[in-house]
Amino acid sequence: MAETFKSICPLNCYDSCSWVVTVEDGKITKVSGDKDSLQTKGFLCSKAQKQVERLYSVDRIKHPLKKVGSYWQRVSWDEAFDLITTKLKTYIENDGLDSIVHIYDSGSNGILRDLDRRFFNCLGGVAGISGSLCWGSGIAAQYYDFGGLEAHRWDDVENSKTIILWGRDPAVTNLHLVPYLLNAKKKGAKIIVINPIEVESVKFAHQFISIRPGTDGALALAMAHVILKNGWADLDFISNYVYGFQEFARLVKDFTPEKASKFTDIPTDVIERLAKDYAISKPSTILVGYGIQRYINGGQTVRALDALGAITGNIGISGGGVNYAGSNKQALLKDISGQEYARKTRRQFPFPVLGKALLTAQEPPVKTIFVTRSNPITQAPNTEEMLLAFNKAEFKVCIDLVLTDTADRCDLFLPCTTVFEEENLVASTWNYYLGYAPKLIEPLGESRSETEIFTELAIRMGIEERFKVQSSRQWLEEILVVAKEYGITMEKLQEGAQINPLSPVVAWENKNFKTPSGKIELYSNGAKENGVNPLPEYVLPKENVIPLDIGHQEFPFQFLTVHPKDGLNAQFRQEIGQEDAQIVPYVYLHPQVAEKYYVRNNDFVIVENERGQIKGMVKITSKVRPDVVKMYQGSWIKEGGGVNFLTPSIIPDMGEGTPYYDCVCNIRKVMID
Ligand SMILES: Nc1nc2c(c(=O)[nH]1)N[C@H]1C(S)=C(S)[C@@H](COP(=O)(O)OP(=O)(O)OC[C@H]3O[C@@H](n4cnc5c(=O)[nH]c(N)nc54)[C@H](O)[C@@H]3O)O[C@H]1N2
Ligand SMILES: Nc1nc2c(c(=O)[nH]1)N[C@H]1C(S)=C(S)[C@@H](COP(=O)(O)OP(=O)(O)OC[C@H]3O[C@@H](n4cnc5c(=O)[nH]c(N)nc54)[C@H](O)[C@@H]3O)O[C@H]1N2
Ligand SMILES: [Mo]
Repeated sequence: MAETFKSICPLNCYDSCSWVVTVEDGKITKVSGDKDSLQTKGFLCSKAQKQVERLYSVDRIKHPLKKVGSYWQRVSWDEAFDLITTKLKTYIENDGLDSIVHIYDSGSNGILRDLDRRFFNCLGGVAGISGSLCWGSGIAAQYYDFGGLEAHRWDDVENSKTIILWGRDPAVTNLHLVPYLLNAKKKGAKIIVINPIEVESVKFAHQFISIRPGTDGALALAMAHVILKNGWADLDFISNYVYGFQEFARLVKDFTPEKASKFTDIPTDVIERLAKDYAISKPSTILVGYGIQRYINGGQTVRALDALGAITGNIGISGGGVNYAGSNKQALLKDISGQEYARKTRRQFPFPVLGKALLTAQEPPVKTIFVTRSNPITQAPNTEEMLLAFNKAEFKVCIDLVLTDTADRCDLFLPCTTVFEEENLVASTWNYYLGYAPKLIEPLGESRSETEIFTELAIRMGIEERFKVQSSRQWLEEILVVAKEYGITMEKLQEGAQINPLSPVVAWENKNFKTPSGKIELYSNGAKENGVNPLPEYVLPKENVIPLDIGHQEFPFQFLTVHPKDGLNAQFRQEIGQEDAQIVPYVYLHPQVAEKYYVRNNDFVIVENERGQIKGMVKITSKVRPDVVKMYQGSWIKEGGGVNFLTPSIIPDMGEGTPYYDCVCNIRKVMID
């Protein structure tokens, strides 16, 4: 008999959809969008659906595996736990906690997944990771400017008159925002897309502005120039709530549209009109994507966008905002990561240079790598360095659902459960919903929840008192202690996802900025103290195709490796299916480029630079600029993919974000394969 249950999608995506799961005879047969959810509105994206396929996929590994020579061998959980505890104890004793590194990322938004961090913190704090593969630079920028992260609720976009999708493509990465954008459009809002690629969201926009990659900071400064020159700034707002306006005004005084046009490749009249729309046709909102901060200048780029909001008084008003991130889930949910048990000073490896940092670490060198909910071999930059680092470490463990490129390079694989096989809470970092995911079926095979895995490891390592031995339900009750004061109980959550009462409707509505001056800081002393330019001055990306810069001839294309529509990062490769040629990575080229290099659709090319190369099949499209080569990130190395062989390991201006797109390349036709 078929039964349905309310639950929530655990993927690391803006949307965190409420879904209804159909269970028939102990088997999950379907997930569909929850019609009662205001945000999910009864529809799901394709990658959400693929989670049912992945659950039952033949590729799913359902028992622990140990590497013997170059083969995997099935082992019992007991043997796996014994091996881990023996190794951890030996390395801690001989080499110290800094010889062990825990790499985790965003494989699941399930709150109990943080028990992996708790385990390693309770050990006393092993080496960790600083910064982010995802959004670090932009976060640091908003901290400098506003003192924290706040974003408007999605439906508030319907109060905007001008909406800029700045380096963001909700039609691909944030599908459930689109209905709100369409409503805003119906109400008369103008939607503008700024992107080097004519992305899917352009279909419902009024204007598409094609920008040369890595030059958004220059565009924003020129817009500020136009706004100030024409007297379109909101002087009242500035005098009450902005710090460092004079210094900022001096910075943009010479940043004319003519100057910006040389960097951005956008005509001056387009820049002037954009500035006018943004400043005059208020309220205006900027929905900032993460693409614009994947450059070495990424933090200052986001700061320049923040400044536009500040000088036009578009901050703290309904329909306004420079929306980057912010769900305020930390305020609602108790932190169970056990940070209080970790040493105060311990080794941190910055994510943007992870491979190099792991490889060169001395005293002690890295002996053990423990990977949970991530696939860093495929997803971290500079694959060659990552491979060397993994080769060098003596003992590596991976917890995942399938054998990824990372799992393949480990000594032990532990199979975890999916969202359907254990109970959990799911909170997105990008929206304001908190949802409950019940356990709907028994774990398949021998797979175990990470709650069980880390509890067992804690017992065997003798740290069970710190770690706490309790059931998932007890953990969830503990996590909800604050939430319960606001009426968000387990019972309430079982009725459907709930809105976090501590997340604002309008960001910074009370103008209570958490900066040292209490104002929006266009000039940041905090940045200066950290050795960062206190003003959002425009600097070139390290690698770029700007004709004003020298040295771009050898590698004439910016290599943009953006997020795929049908997968999430490197997940769901198998479910995309062999028949779908996306299993062969596509290389998207402008027709002029195809002509110049004598390539046709479906020809193969090598995309290469000083760091590495990748082979892919040509798809000719006028949607990419002639100075851009586009590929989707996420293809697996073992399938012949792996775009990160080309991407650089460099530290950006702030926040230790990862400048994946600060990367140039050339192409070469494969004549005979
Ligand atoms: N379907 C799907 N959804 C996802 C994900 C996924 O993999 N697939 N991933 C999730 C995750 S982890 C994240 S972080 C978010 C990312 O969500 P987004 O920020 O929307 O996506 P990105 O692909 O990182 O880059 C955004 C856009 O930036 C553009 N871009 C690149 N360089 C520049 C530039 O110099 N200037 C401007 N103006 N634009 C530029 C790219 O063309 C791309 O359209 O999406 C989440 N949602
Ligand atoms: N070139 C390039 N590279 C990029 C980006 C880019 O734009 N361009 N984007 C970057 C961004 S924004 C991000 S966020 C990172 C993402 O980097 P990762 O988080 O490493 O990428 P995923 O492919 O999502 O890997 C997550 C893994 O977790 C597993 N998993 C799923 N659920 C669970 C679970 O419950 N428990 C455990 N233990 N594992 C689970 C999945 O099977 C998957 O293998 O990639 C970055 N890499
Ligand atoms: Mo991300």
